[in-house]
Amino acid sequence: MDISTYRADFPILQQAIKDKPLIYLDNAATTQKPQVVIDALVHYYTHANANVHRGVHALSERATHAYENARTTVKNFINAAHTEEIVFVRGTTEAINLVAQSYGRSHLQAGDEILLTELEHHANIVPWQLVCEQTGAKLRVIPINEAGEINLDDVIALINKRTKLLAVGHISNAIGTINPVEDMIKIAHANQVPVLVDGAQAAPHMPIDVQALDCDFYTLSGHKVFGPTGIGALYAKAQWLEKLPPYQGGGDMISSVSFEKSSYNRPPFKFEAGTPNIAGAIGFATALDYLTKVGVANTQAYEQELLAYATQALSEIPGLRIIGTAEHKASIISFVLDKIHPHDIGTILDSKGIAIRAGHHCAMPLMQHFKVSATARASLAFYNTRQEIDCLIRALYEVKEVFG
Ligand code: C6P
Repeated sequence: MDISTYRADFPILQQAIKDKPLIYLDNAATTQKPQVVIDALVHYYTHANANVHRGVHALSERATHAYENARTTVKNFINAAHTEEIVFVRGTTEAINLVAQSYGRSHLQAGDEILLTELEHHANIVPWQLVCEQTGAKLRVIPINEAGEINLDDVIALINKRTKLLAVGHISNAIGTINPVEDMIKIAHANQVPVLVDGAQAAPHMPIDVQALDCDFYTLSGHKVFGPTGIGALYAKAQWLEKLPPYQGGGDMISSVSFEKSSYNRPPFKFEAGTPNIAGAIGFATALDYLTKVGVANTQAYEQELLAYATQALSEIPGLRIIGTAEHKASIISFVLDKIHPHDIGTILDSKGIAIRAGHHCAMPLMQHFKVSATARASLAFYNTRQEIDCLIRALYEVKEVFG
């Protein structure tokens, strides 16, 4: 891949931070936006801004057309069977809350179980805890080994007649493990258990095919795939969207309303109450088109090379311990260094123009597993380079010097 041409697509990467060229290694938190996405937002507000599905005027038709085209782009990106299987939401957090409330409240009873893994982001834990409080259901947790991997035997052992859903992250945001979701879905389905896959971290790093996976639900966050914040998508198999009750009530999700009773619109509109993030959806689709043009298989191969290079270089730093050494990993590397607090590492790196994340990465149970309260995390995108990794390594040696 010719990275320099792609880097030129991202205006934010051209700037200096603290008088140093910006090295952005916080892509798991959010990715940067190519000019085409910024242009799409400006173009929408300059030429097409109106509410969707409501007006008879030209602008409303233009906005509706662009918004519904965006839905088709998302459908194609993840190879869903039908455009109606794509619900626009604020992001993965809202997508999981939607399923937890809609599926959970209609399908869970006291004593039922939701199966998660120890790797989950809080967004795939807390919504289930909320619905457990409402229904009397319980969480069961699939453990991980010291590398941060799931053992399929544990999945088989933990699924039982009370299991009503398996909710699993495709890729761990905190340590990069790629979970064997295909196998987990097969095991779950053999036991008539539906599966939700949190795809927030997978979509930017690997091709997604929801039909091949055969998952029941899949979630995406636009801002993690080079799109705007505040937009994402929930994929759900058509039969689920048909039978599940709405998550929120309001305009656009109804077909008729009276004070006695309301009836609901067809999916996906049944799950999109109120004015949606129209510009966000258009920007999201533009980002997916951009990524498709670059080629997800290309970015995946390049990122794997970068991951191997960075892992090797980091492992050579005395006192540095990588947290999460799974055989199948995406380009997310968490580490601790001597007894230096990750926030101090992050602050010193920032003074050199290097952006990483330090903290628990919204995965506190996972931190507890590894007996750390926080890690430093470098998360790479296809616009990162070996030279940037070299700068990170040099800067980490300087961090060590500061702390003697
Ligand atoms: N992880 C990170 O720095 P939202 O915020 O709704 O777009 O996505 C939530 C979410 C859910 N699942 C996974 C696996 C995630 O990584 C995230 C977001 C960011 O790792 C912010 S905490």
